[in-house]
Amino acid sequence: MFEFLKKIIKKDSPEKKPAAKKEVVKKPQKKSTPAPAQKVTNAPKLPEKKKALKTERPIKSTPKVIDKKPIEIKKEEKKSGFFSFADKIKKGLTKTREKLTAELTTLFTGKKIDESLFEELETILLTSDVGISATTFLLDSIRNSVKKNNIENADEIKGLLKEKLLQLLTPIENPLVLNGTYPFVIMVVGVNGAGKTTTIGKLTKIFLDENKSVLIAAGDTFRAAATEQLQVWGERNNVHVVSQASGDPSAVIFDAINSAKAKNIDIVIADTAGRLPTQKHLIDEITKIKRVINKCHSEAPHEILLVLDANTGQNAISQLKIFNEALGITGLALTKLDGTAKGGVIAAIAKEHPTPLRYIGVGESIDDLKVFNAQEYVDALF
Ligand SMILES: Nc1nc2c(ncn2[C@@H]2O[C@H](COP(=O)(O)OP(=O)(O)OP(=O)(O)O)[C@@H](O)[C@H]2O)c(=O)[nH]1
Ligand SMILES: [Mg+2]
Repeated sequence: MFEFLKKIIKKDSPEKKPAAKKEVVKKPQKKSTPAPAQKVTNAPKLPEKKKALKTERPIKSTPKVIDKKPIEIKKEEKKSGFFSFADKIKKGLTKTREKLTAELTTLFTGKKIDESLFEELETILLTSDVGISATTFLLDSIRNSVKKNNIENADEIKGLLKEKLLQLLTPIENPLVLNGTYPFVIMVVGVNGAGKTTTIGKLTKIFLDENKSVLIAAGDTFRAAATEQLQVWGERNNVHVVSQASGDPSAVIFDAINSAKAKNIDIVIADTAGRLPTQKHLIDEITKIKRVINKCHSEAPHEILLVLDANTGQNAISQLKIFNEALGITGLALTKLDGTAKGGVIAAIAKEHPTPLRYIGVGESIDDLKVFNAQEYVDALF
């Protein structure tokens, strides 16, 4: 409801640039610890010169700063504001829900609870990418409850499945909380095409809506047109994108962080080139980027966000393992849940490699990134 009101306020405002927003309705943060003292939340996006003098480190080279241009927000993006948070997730998970609903309805209607019913349920879960170990956990938990409560009606298994899934997913519901260190540096990593750059664009919007200032670092100096793609997202959000022609991602990100320090920017989000976890030299390169970021601030990067494409299914787990070994992944963004019927991969992550799932991507538009909430997710599935 608060989201709904917020969108209405935004729509009625003559000025649509995020920086101009005055009315901010804080989202209730379910499990977050009280936020530490933070800077004035409605600080201007471009601080005055006086503040800039406070910088601890001189900027090594002048970063290329993209001109701010107001951009027209697409009609469909405006309309999406009228969906509630939960509706958006429901809509995004349509494919997975339709598959599950159809299969579970057929499974439970007029059936008695026996071993063949559990076998069929196992197949449904495995084909939704829940993975072997999470499937085993869910089936064992359901079997125990059926026995303990003398359940005879197969219809009741659906409710049990929902309950056990929620139990499995709740521990990885762990939203990103800024720890009061500024600039807060987020390094975004993942395989090619996982949705890193798009997620950065959407994430920037989330932070701007919370009245934080953001600087984006174009750390993908490898792929042709990667910087331009990021600049489009920068323009959509009306934030600066720092890029360099040097070709060295570490240098670009280093300069961006120092520029953010000088300008009192709250958050730096660094894009990086897509890489396969099997490409050892590229994994070595990204560990170097992390070391260089760490030289800017002993706690940075504060968040190493691994972006996973939900379509990759069980392969997402092996990506998570290898990126985690190399970098120490602190959070996940699971993208493209709208494009797959295999939304069960979240359960596999929760069971096999529990890692805070910060965000889920449910579409390509700027408003299609949501803070992960286990209850909302389970409700959207059934
Ligand atoms: N449907 C859908 N598409 C998405 C989502 N997130 C990203 N995409 C699309 O996935 C494609 C790849 O996204 P990018 O953001 O370029 O991925 P990337 O990881 O930066 O790719 P590289 O830089 O090449 O490694 C684009 O077409 C995006 O629009 C999502 O949540 N849903
Ligand atoms: Mg990219």
